Amino acid sequence: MSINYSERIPNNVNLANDRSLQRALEHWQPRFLDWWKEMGPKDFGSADVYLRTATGVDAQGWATYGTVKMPDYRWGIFLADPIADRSIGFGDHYGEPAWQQVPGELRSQFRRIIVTQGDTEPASVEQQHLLGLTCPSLYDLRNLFQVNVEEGRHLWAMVYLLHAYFGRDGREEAEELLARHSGDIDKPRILGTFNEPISDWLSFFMFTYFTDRDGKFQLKSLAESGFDPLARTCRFMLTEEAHHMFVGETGVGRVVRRTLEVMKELGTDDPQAVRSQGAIDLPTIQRYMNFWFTSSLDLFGSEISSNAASSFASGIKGRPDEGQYPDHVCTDATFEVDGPQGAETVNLRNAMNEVMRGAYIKDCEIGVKRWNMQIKRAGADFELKLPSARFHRTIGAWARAPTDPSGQPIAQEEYDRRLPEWLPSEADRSFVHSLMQRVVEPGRMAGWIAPPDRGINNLAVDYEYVKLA
Ligand code: BYC
Repeated sequence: MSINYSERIPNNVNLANDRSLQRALEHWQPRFLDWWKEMGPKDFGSADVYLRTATGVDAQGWATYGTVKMPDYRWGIFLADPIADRSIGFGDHYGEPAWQQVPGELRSQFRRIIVTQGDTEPASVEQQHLLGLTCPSLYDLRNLFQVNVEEGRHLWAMVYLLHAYFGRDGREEAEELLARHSGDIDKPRILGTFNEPISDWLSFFMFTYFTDRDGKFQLKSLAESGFDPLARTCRFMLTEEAHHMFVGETGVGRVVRRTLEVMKELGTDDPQAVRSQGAIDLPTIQRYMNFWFTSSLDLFGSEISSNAASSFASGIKGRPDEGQYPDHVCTDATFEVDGPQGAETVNLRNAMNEVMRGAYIKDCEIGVKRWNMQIKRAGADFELKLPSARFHRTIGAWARAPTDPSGQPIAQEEYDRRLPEWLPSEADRSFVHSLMQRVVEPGRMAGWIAPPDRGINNLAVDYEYVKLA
């Protein structure tokens, strides 16, 4: 299905024939642009950026690449093609036809989940507001902006659903999505991780690896939804999301590679020696990983959740790749959940957040394995490890329960004392910040990161991906 670009809001939902929806979205558009100018990438509004833009919704050939000024990016509304006769794939309505409208009794639950999803998208753009000023290369700067414009489009995707299916409440919620701000004391973003500052590029790569991957799993579970427009929207968002995680995985991998080079040159793994050469020592990379991984684990909610059970039962939110499971109704199945008081057996429906978190952790391990292969090949004696899902949690059964990174419960006093070994300390952060110097000559990389293996869309690494005004 192709996208109609001739309209003010590019779309494949036949907006031209729905006057009142068109009016609502055209009213919201200038507010979005004002938000982008104020909260989006600082200082790059007139730069020419080599970006991909969605121009179709087929998995193949869905995007075109070209040079764009970010405020002129064609944000729009694109749903994956409908699946003929799609039926609901899980829960109490299993096998019934998918809904084309929101069932009245599920309205507030659907609205809440769409608002929560929508809230994360502009939040991440806000978190990354200043990063462009300290880019390690033009290649990375372009990737940052690609991620930013697509998060902006994901906001559009949720706002479309709110405007099209939730009437006046939906329009009010859409305004609120631009009124809350990441880290704002009075009006923060809804979920914890999206209020954490991303003020250095190591955090950005960790965020795109770990937090965007939460996005992948949440979108996959919403792509199973019984509400078909939500499912189709999320299916298309997943196409864009893959690049964001690629930026994270290769970003961390390139930082590790550069560190290994410096360790080899120096003939030592001493963190201070590595730092003195302007690279980031592996233990610091581990601490950043501990922080962003555990913060992202919180995004799945509590291990035992009646909200999750009710979302599953009523057909709102399934499991990622629901088709892989033999039982889609799960009324009698149970699941063992780990808690500080010991294991507890609960109804599987109440453990859906934990099922998703488990699948997410497995997916996180793939990249960590690749980074460790690089370390091993370089002959260094170090292994990056994902900490236990019990460690450093603020949501769920293990919230504020002191454990070490392996998940062993410890005394609060020991936890407080040893935290700088496990999470980035002020000194770590100020060291990493000290490396954040802007590099904008085509092809050149900052000293703390190795070049990528290849450029974007078959272009050379030294292509001028961003032409600064
Ligand atoms: N921080 O029963 P509970 C992405 C709230 S990332 C603060 O434990 P439930 C992206 C929860 O809202 C994907 N509050 O869990 C990535 C509830 O509050 P109310 C984002 C939290 O209800 C990078 C209460 O605690 N998508 O796309 O099953 C860049 C009890 O909740 C947190 C989604 O999250 C937290 N971490 O909620 C850009 C999908 N966790 O309602 C984008 C939509 C829980 O009692 N959201 N709470 O006031 C959902 O499916 C669910 O809301 C949750 C779990 C997954 C968050």
